[in-house]
Amino acid sequence: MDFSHRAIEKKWRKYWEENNIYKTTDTHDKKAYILDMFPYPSGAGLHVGHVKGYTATDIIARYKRMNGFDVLHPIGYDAFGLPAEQYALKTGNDPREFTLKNIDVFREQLKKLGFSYDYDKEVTTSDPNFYKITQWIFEQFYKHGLAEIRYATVNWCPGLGTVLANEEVEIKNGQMVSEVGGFPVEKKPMKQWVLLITKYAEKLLDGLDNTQFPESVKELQRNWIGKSEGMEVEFKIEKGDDLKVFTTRPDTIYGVTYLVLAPENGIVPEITTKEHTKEVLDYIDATSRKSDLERKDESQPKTGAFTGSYAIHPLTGEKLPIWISDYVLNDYGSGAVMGVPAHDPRDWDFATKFDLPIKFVMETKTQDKVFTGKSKMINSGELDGLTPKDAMKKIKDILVKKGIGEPKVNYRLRDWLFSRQRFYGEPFPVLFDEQGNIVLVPEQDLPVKLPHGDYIKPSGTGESPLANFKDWVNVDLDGVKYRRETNTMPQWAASSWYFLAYILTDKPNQLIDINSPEAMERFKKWMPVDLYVGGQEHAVTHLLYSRFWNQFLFDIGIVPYSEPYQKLINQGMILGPDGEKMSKSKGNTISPDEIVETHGADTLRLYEMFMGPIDASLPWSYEGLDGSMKWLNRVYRLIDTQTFTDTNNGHLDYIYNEVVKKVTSMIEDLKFNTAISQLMVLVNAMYKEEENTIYKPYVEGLIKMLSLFAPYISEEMWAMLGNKPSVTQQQWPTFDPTKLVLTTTTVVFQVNGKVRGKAEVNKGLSKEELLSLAKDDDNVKANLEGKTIVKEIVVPDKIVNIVAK
Ligand code: ANZ
Repeated sequence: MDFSHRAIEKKWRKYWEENNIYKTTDTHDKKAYILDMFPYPSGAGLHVGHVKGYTATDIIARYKRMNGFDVLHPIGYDAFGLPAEQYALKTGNDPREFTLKNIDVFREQLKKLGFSYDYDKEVTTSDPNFYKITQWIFEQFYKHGLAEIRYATVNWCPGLGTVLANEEVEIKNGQMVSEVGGFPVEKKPMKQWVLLITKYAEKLLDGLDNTQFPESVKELQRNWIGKSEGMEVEFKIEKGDDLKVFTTRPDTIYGVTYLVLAPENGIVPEITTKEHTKEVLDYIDATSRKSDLERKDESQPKTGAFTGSYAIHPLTGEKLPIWISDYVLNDYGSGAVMGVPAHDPRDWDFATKFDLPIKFVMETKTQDKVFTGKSKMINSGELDGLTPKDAMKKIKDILVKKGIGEPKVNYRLRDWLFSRQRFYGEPFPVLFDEQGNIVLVPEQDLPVKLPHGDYIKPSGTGESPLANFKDWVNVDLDGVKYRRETNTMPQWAASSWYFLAYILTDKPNQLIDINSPEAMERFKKWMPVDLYVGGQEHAVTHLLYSRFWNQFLFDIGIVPYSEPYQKLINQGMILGPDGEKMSKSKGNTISPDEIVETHGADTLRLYEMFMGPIDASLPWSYEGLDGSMKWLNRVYRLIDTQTFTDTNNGHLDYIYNEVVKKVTSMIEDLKFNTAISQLMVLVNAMYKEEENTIYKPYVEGLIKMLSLFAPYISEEMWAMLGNKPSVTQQQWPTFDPTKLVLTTTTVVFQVNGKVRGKAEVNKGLSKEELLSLAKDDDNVKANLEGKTIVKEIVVPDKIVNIVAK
């Protein structure tokens, strides 16, 4: 009989819940913190892509429990965010109610899938108990000088009525539009909170060395931080103050033929001459409509305008025209570049476009294209004849001695724009007095809760919807009048520390004080996260932001470790059967609910793990899904139709011990697909045995291993063997290394080099024994008939070759 997944799943889910089987324990000296990237509880429910990552962590959590670890394996919800707010605006509902409803759906889906989370540790980032601590951490940033208000040029989206992060903006047909909704986006200077993440640039780089992230993820982090070592060099301007440029190639200084500034550079108005004013202003205006992405795109034709002013080359005294161009970014280095067209491709394009002189300072075969390689220095005064390396050293000394230049490190990383003009986010714990001074809301008055009411529409002026709640905005403290900050925090805020929140939680959304000795004890027990699994799309921003928050909390003595995550894995995507990314518009999505209904949670889990390596993106296949179900039935039938013995006939000794050994190391290496193949090998071997002769402990070992992947059916089979639940609380099977030595071997018999027979023999037989076995073989005998043996060659344990004429 086949197994009935609906009945089995219902029965064992009830058992696990009633008996608190997955409650976090604190009774062992080994711990494992196994973390998933928590979901955004959208109206669409859980996706089969979620199931992949969540099954992977579930397997490890179960494996660690069976190996005597205390395991922390929690889940929660990243519950603030724009989609809920948009939905609320459209329908007139409160985003809070909508979100809580979605969470109920998600939780039910997760439970159905048999994930062994400790649901008592659930957190919801939009719960005031949770965001009380988000606000508290913000206050610490402010107190430590790492949060401030700045005028920043932001991506303003009138359609959504909010500022967007660069990650939330796309380019479509040369226009900046919002990722959500596709509304036009423009650049606009606005008063904004920023977190000074750039102060942590070096720590964020160094910390990577203490993690086991995939090399590709480390590289993404390093590139995002973008450390660049060079020099700041000063150029005198004929009329005006000195101008600093940042260069990584001071060795090319004799090749400078012009300077070029970012159009927004503050000195542009000052140095632009009357005749060039209109052209320059028009150019600045055109630049303001371009995104940084477009400006960095090197395939775009170069544009620019001449300011009419000149600088003086600090070594040659030559006059250098000063231009502006959008390929120079204002917020990098000093927003000014020394143009070396012969050796920099962007400068080459610019100089050829505007007919500026090109001067080669390194030997090249031809001078009709840019040379970015390395060769002997020429046209460079005291540097002539040197290698670029020596030239670099010498010019640095010269520039420093003359007081013209100094070493400088730049980072591509920008400070983190931390305010949004939205309703549905964490309110800032900030008040402004009548003079506009910043006052933090006293700690004992946290959280500052979101108000209730139906004015959540954006005000349209760039002010947050919270400005509409007059009673909420105006505060009287001891007779002094204040106005609340009306912006809210970005969605990234809560996910920057949620991994700590689970540790503080004993009942859903009941958190102990993060700044307490008890909290520190718990962090010492559980941090850092041992395994973190989630999508590649979070390998840059979320990872960087959360590492920053944790490093900061470490620096102020709140957590005991600087790096939050030990090991990180990016799970691959599950594509549609058409091999395309699943999306509603393509109609190729697959709902886990439906699969759980038709095939069961065990089948879905097993299938997703068997598809291929965890980090590969692979297309969904219904055949594969059916195959997984068939195999589970095959295991089930074995247990259902046979009885097992307590005496070991030894037949399965080798294969069983080998499979346990391999599966164990494959689980450790997160090679789940090959681990499943090993279980299949073991089941095949069991089917080859005579019925009702299989050694029971081996069957039990099989089921324990299978329980990581298919917990429901394994629990059922465990009980069918007459055992008490729960299989998940058993010891992980061990293997006996002495059984891994193969005692028999296959010996091949040849006559004149041709194979005529073979035999399975005990290892280590003597030459004589092997020869006599060969000569006894019927086929060998037939081939020797009428011939004389001239030579006998024996390779022990392998070959007997008889040469005969
Ligand atoms: C002269 C030069 C010669 C340069 C040469 C490069 C090659 P990274 O590595 O990204 O730090 N640069 C400096 N500030 C800039 C800005 N605000 N916007 C655009 N480009 C800027 O690159 C540093 C190099 O990028 C600097 O070195 C400068 O050009 C340019 F053969 O100076 B270089």
